Amino acid sequence: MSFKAGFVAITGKPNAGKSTLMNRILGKSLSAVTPKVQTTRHRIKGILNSDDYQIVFSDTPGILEPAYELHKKMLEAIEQSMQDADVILLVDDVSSPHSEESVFQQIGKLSLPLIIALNKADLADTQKLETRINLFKKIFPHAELIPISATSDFNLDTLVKVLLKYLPEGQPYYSTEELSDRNERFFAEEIIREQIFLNYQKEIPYSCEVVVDQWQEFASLIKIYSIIFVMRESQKRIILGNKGIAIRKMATIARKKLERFTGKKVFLDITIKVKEGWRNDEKSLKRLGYRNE
Ligand SMILES: Nc1nc2c(ncn2[C@@H]2O[C@H](COP(=O)(O)OP(=O)(O)OP(=O)(O)O)[C@@H](O)[C@H]2O)c(=O)[nH]1
Ligand SMILES: [Mg+2]
Repeated sequence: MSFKAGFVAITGKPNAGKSTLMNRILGKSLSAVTPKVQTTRHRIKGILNSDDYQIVFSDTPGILEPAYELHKKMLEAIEQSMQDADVILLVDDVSSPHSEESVFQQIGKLSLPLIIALNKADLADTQKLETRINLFKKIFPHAELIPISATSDFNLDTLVKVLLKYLPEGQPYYSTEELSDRNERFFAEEIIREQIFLNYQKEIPYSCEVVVDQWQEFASLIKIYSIIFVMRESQKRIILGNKGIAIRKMATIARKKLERFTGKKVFLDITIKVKEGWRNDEKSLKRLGYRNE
């Protein structure tokens, strides 16, 4: 077999399990995963290397109706990822009620091969799964449908084999040691943001953005100075919690995850700053890293 290389755009509704799937296929937690919707905000490339192929996955934000400028940036990330793709991988959560969304219309218009991963098969009985398969067969008669479970590693090897069928022959796009197009700072920001999603409720995770301001690396230690931007003073108080207990708890978990990710001891400093309306301000978003890649 000659070498195959290509781009797979992962898309689907929020919370379908797109990031979980990419992490599981790569065997590394690159993308933030939480039970909350709209966890992923940026496009993140994950590279799967083998002797015979290189698959470049693009994990993207869940498709949503834009309410803020931030959402528009998130949608741009999805569009960009589709434009570059050789194959579209639509991830569907079979355990959630099916709804016809603009997602499907958009995908239907593309003339790319479409693979539909019917995810969370561990939560659906055979009948539910069959109903869903029949439904998708009607909407996308040419798509390949594969029931999977990202968290139980069910059928993921089959999915990779099917993806390979549709990838072109060619040379690798990235060095075969690379796992992603993003740097360690970016992943540090994502690890901290993931912990905000997991440790705080309601609007808090959606009002926060994380920036790594300084990164100082020594032989066995990394000092990471980060800033959490919130939109209001009251949110800063919530993040801190009574006597700083909440932020200490969150920071400890984030630090441990950062240590696992980098393989070094980590000193993590977090400053909280109020930046009113960052979510709706083009300039702030640009400074926070929302630009076309
Ligand atoms: N039971 C079950 N849960 C899953 C499976 N795949 C993902 N999940 C869970 O679904 C939730 C959402 O997963 P994510 O990977 O963050 O979903 P996403 O599609 O990337 O979400 P956004 O980034 O918000 O668009 C998490 O709590 C996952 O643990 C699966 O196969 N089975
Ligand atoms: Mg995600």
